[in-house]
Formats: sequence, structure tokens, C-alpha cells
Amino acid sequence: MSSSARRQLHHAPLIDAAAGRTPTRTPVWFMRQAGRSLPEYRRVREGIGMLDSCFMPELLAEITLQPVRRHNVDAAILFSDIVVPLKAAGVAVDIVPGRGPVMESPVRTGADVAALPRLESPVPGLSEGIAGILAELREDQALIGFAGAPFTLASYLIEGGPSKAHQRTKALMHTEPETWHALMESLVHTVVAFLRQQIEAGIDMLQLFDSWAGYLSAREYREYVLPYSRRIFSEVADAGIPRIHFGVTTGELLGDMALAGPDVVGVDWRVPLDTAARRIAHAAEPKALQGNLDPAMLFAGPGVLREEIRRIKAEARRAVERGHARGHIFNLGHGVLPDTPAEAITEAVALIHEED
Ligand code: 1CP
Repeated sequence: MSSSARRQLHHAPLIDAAAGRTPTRTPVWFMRQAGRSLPEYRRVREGIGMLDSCFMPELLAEITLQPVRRHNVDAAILFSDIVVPLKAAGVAVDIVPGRGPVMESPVRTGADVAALPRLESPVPGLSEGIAGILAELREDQALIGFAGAPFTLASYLIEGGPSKAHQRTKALMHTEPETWHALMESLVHTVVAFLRQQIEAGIDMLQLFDSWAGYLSAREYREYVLPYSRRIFSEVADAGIPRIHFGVTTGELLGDMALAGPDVVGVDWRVPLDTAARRIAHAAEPKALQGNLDPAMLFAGPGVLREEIRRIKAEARRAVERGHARGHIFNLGHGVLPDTPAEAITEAVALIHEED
């Protein structure tokens, strides 16, 4: 999409906060805001496989818009999954209910990496789905596109499914660095193709999820992961849209993740935002921050919720005043837990939007 064809947003709080301008209100969206916490999601997904739904444009647009209508969040996050570009490229992967992505054949050798298909053509249904979402969003509401970062995708491919310790992934990077680097090269290609398609279709912002990067030491991250995430951010920079980078338990990696080149760094609930900002500003240019309410606090009732939101907003304000951060996008420290009461999410959004 040429920049003139891109939707012009007006006073979109999310875009303003990411760009270091003062937003009209504290922008908020929640990771995993679409999905199992919503009865309307469970209804439309009935009898349809998770991965199948990601290739059905009307359904993916409807699911993306459900939390925006219900909660009054400032952004929609594209309903898809980090394994969608792999599936579209021809990798045999399924999403098993209650578990997550599972590979038919794990990728563990140089020959496996050489045989791994790359995304060479558009993901079916994706561009049409994005057009359907953009047609319904207000001009102050952003659509966030996303992809999984190469390390997190590699973990699913190598382990064969969700992993607690990522042991085969780490063993491979240390024992067969050539195989590791070839796998990262292949994944950079697929991730960039997936993001470019979303950019062409008109997303307003993007997030690169390196969800499991926090399992790495800073040394491992710098040698085996950072160069590839950095390439992805630089290859999509020409789109001119804000780029967010996020992972869980990344307190020790925040500075390095900022060096990958995003405009916004997501922080989980373990590190206060002012501390996170100091770590980032020490290593790189100051970034906008995203975060960092503990998803469990959505179970704690309105009194606790209000106090936690106040604390987080104050920590973000302090970081901006000190020149360590350029702005703040409110979010959870990780995704909405599947059994979260939908009403608690609506209530949290209202509290976040309230003036303090
Ligand atoms: O049937 C279902 O409803 C399954 C649950 C589900 C959902 C709703 C999965 C399986 N994926 C999704 C959608 C999804 N996945 C979205 C869009 C919805 C939204 O955010 O509102 C996004 C952004 C993702 C991204 C994703 N998938 C990540 C990165 C974000 C994160 O939470 O860290 C990861 C790690 C995945 C893998 C994945 N897919 C599904 C599950 C249960 C998992 C995690 C499995 C594990 O613990 O390893």
C-alpha cells in the first residue's frame, strides 16, 4: 500500500503515545483480548478449528472486532496466530485445544531446515479480513498487526510444540550454530513476508512477539536472536508505522530488545515501568513503553484493580518525566487468561481511561 492509500487516523491515542506525542487519553488494548474470555467468541468459533478460522476473512474480522465493540479499547489486534505464516507456507502444524501449536514433524537437523518451506505467496483470507476490520474501526482506533519473532517460532518448530524449558532449542543453538543460523534466516524471510502483507493491507501498527525470549541469557540473546529480530524491524521500517516488541520475563533483556529497533517496548508485570525505562534508556534511545498489569489482577476485584492501574500510570509518568520513556500504552504484562470474566476487562478499560 502506498502511504497515501493508508487510512489517516485522527487523534488515535495509541499512535500518538507510540510517536511520543501527548495522547487525548491513556491508550489501552489487551494482548489476547479476542478469544476465550468472550462468550460471543466461543459462539462463532463453535465447530471451527482455531487455525481454520484464521483463513476465513469474515470470521477473522468478526473475532477481531468483538473485544473492540465490547470493551471500548483503543486498538484491535488482528485475530491470527504466530504459526499462521508457517501453515500458509506448507508446514504441517495444528493448534490443539488447551495446548497450543503442535508440529507434525519437528525441525531438528540441517536437512530439516533446508526442507522447511518459506512463505512465498499471500496468506489466503488475510488481506480481505484486514480490509473488513478497517471498514468498521473508528478513525481514532488502531489496527495492530503482528508476527511471532524468529526465536519463539523456532522454539515451536524444534520442540514440536509448547515447551516449558526450551531445552532442544537451546541445545541446537549451542551445538549446531550453523543449523540454527540457517533456521533464523528462513524464519526472517517468512516473518517479513507475513508482516509486509499486513502492511500492504493497511494495518496501523505492528507487534513482534518474542514471547519466550526471556528464557535466554543476555549472551545467548545477543548472539543467536538479536541480529534476526533487528533485521525484521529494519525491513519493515519503511512502512512508517509504529513497531512494538514484546516478550515475557524479559527484565534482563529489555535493553537488548530495545536495540532490535522497535518504537515501543512491551514490559511484563515483573518489572515496574520506571525501572524498565531506565534499563532501556541506559542501553538504547528512549522508547515508548507498553504494559504492564498482571493478568491475574483482573480476578482481584475493582478496589485492587484501581490501585494497580494508578500505580502503573504513575510509574509510566515518572519514566516520561525523567526522559527515560517517550510515552505509555496501557496493556497487560501478558495475555488475558482464558477464564477471565469479560466484565472485569470492560471495567479495567474504563478505569484506565478515567482521568486521575
Ligand atoms: O482455540 C482457541 O481459542 C485457542 C487459543 C488461541 C487464540 C485465541 C491460540 C492458540 N491462539 C489464539 C490467537 C492469537 N494468538 C492472537 C490473536 C488474539 C488476541 O491477541 O486477541 C495472537 C496475537 C496470538 C499470538 C500467539 N500465539 C503468541 C504470542 C502471544 C503470547 O501470548 O505470548 C503465542 C506464543 C502463540 C502460540 C499459541 N497459540 C495458541 C496458544 C494457546 C499458544 C501458546 C501455547 C504455549 O503456551 O506455548
